[in-house]
Amino acid sequence: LQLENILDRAISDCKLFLHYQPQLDILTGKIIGIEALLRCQDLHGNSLSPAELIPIAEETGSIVPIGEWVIRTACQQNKIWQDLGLGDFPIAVNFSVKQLQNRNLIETIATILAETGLPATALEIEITESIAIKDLDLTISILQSLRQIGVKISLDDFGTGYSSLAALKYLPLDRLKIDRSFMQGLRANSIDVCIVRTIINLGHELNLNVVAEGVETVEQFECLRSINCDAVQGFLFSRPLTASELEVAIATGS
Ligand code: G
Ligand code: G
Ligand code: MN
Ligand code: NA
Repeated sequence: LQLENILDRAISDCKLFLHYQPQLDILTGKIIGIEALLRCQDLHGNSLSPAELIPIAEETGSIVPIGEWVIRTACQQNKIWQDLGLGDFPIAVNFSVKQLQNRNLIETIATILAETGLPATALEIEITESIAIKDLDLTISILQSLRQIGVKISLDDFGTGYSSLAALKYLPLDRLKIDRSFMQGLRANSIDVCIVRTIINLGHELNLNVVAEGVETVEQFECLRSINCDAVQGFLFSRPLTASELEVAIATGS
């Protein structure tokens, strides 16, 4: 209950902000995308994790306005980056199930894109397989509508749900993000490398771009490169940064 209050105030006091984490092409190191991650501070400046915040916001329904704020802020930011000439990459936003079920979603996104002037192809939506499979027919039709206007769809945390392969079979997708739990044991001849290699090959057969998330060590990175993963994201390259920190990192090539 207390957290709910904090949340309501956080929204009205604009204590929500976004951090941004780059996804890099595994061969060139160029940025191929940036994931926007919600951050929240209470009135005392204490951070609340989205892992605590989102389930409550889902229960109270405030995930819909919060999610809309996230999409708008991410699109505004990416438009600024495009105009600065920083690159032409999509900005990825995480979605929860309530947002996908919201009837106004397509219209909301179209309006935000029109208002911010960001091309639809520069927006990506990350869904998880558990979200996706909940109301499959509805999810498919919503994702199809989004893709028709050019929005990219990415399947997040791949491999951890109960319906990973069904999600691949039914959903219109552009990108697959391999869950970070598979990175821990990633070395030659490990079970993890066997699983990850197979996911990468499967993704490629389905014409999907495959991103490994949670890459923390050089060993993991080199292993991913040797098994033809397309892109990487993780603390090894960059933790999630504020917009201005990210601009500095890009400018200095670090
Ligand atoms: O950034 P961090 O590891 O703290 O994120 C924790 C979880 O919160 C992750 O599963 C991430 O996908 C989720 N998350 C982060 N930002 C958002 C957001 O804007 N909307 C939703 N629905 N989930 C988010
Ligand atoms: O569920 P999702 O994949 O959207 O969660 C993304 C979360 O993972 C972000 O909140 C981010 O803070 C976290 N994250 C990003 N890179 C790394 C990493 O290299 N290691 C770990 N442990 N977490 C990471
Ligand atoms: Mn994600
Ligand atoms: Na993930």
